[in-house]
Amino acid sequence: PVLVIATRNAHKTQEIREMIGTRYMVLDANDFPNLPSVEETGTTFLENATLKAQAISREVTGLVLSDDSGLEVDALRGAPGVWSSSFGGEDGNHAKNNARLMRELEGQTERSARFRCTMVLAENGQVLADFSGTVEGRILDAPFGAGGFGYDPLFAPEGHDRSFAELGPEVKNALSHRGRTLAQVVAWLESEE
Ligand code: ITT
Repeated sequence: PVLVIATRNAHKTQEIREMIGTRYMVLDANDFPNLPSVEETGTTFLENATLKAQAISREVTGLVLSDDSGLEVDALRGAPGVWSSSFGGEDGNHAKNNARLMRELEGQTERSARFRCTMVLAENGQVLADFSGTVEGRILDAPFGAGGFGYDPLFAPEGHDRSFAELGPEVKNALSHRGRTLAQVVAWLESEE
């Protein structure tokens, strides 16, 4: 079967593809020329994940899965949170996002943070279920590593001294907010078979 990820972020799709194995053919919004771009007007991960899953599943046949995710930094009282993708500017540039995060944490010794992910599964515009996962960790003093995407060079998951970008996809997927959320999605899909 085909699973359409309601995202234009190819990194998310790539990670989901790595984790879901060969059971599903994984496509995303970049594979469909005429899909609407979904305005993320919600103030929670669940609201935005629901908006994305419903909008895309009205347009394509079959199962649609959205991913709304972000980084919460305790010293910034939870920012950037649902606004993670545009923290450094409206263009969503990851280098600018990371530069702003480094700037805001300059001299700050409290470095605890977590990634959150919420996924919504939908079909024909109807929500079937939602799933969430987190990974605790801390913000490093400088970027390390070239893997992953987004804030990965700056985030070390609990139990590791290296960043997600250094640890590589296998370690990241086994621990990450997205990996933990997708494991629940897979279990749900299996229970429906
Ligand atoms: P779509 O809305 O099209 O899915 P997006 O990138 O705009 O793509 P979000 O609105 O969910 O997605 O924003 C998520 C942002 O949170 C993302 O752009 C990164 O800055 C950050 N993020 C989420 N997961 C991440 C991860 O695994 N590693 C690093 N940064 C991550």
